[in-house]
Amino acid sequence: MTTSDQRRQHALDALAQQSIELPSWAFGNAGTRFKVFPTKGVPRDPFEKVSDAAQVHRHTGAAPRVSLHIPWDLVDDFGALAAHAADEGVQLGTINSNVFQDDDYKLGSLTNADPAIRRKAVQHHLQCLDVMRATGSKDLKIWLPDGTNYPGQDDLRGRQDRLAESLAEVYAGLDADMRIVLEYKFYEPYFYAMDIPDWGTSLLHCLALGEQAMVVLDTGHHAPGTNIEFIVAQLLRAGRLGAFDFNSRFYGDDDLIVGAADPFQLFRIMHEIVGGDALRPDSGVNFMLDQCHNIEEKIPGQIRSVMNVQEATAKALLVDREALGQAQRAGDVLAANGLLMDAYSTDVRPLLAELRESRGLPADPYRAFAASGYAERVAAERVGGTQAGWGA
Ligand code: PSV
Ligand code: MN
Repeated sequence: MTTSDQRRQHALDALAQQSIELPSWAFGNAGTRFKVFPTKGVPRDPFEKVSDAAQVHRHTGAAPRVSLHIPWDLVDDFGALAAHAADEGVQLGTINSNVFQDDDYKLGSLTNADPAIRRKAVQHHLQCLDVMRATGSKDLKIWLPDGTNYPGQDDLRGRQDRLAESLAEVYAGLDADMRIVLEYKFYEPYFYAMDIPDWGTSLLHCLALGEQAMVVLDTGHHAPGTNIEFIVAQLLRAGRLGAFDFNSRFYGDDDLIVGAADPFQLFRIMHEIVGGDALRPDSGVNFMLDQCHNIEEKIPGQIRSVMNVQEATAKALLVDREALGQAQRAGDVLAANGLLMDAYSTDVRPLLAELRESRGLPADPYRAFAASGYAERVAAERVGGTQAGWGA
């Protein structure tokens, strides 16, 4: 029997170890294809993006890594960027390739029928591996925009064969301690057939590649109504859940603040993570945000996102798993469901405030950042230059 005090202590211990990686692009201007609204003080280069990300870590103590997007975050000296990150108290994390903004890739990148274009796309990924050697990053995240718009436009099976070949070339370039994490998305920018539309396709490619290839689950990349926690459980069973891109959605790939649209779904996902023992820092699952802040302030938006993930995790850690297992084995449907809902209904904000204060952090990171004066300072300092935006 675990007591509620024991579960509380266990939750505090586990939460103290939790870390969430931030996307550099969350700190630049973003919008829709209709309008990008500029914000005062937005970074002009990757160094300033890293400084802003470090603010999130400074106030939450839970966001020690920053993920880069290549070529948006290209710099002459990645060693200098890594040193700057260290000075700011954070590290550079996952490197994201980008084959979605070059004219050559209109009909595909790693899947393109033209061998010269496939070669160019493979080369881009090999360059990303060089960036990783300079930054100390261990994960190469691949999301491909590849797909077709019309039945008959290209041979579906041939595209899979070319994809497998190209991925194998990239995989062969990995160092022993590096991984490919392969993301899927069911639609957009193409609407008939994406080449990696779902977790099954990603998993099949990962299994063919080898143990250093893992699936990335972006919470915004499924059809409405998809049971995402089931996918989490399946990938954990297979030992192939490499990373999350957290965000939330009402309709499409909305990239809104994680936990904003459906905090209960986030809790259910974290319940599977805790149940699969995948919260441990060495579990091999990298928890990352992939979001844009179109109308809200960006650093506070990231702070709120980290807090939302912490809250969902805390609730998942408070589930009385022993009692739940007993109710499940006894076939007591309502008791089992009630145990899950009890945990979900707990107000965990005091627990998280206690955790933060015990670690010398502000009880309310969101308010502490607002009071710090950082936003006003960078708005005054960052004049001139070109503000970073989604795509730069
Ligand atoms: C694609 O929609 C995606 O989720 C991939 O992770 C990209 O790298 C990212 O968005 C860019 O924001
Ligand atoms: Mn993503």
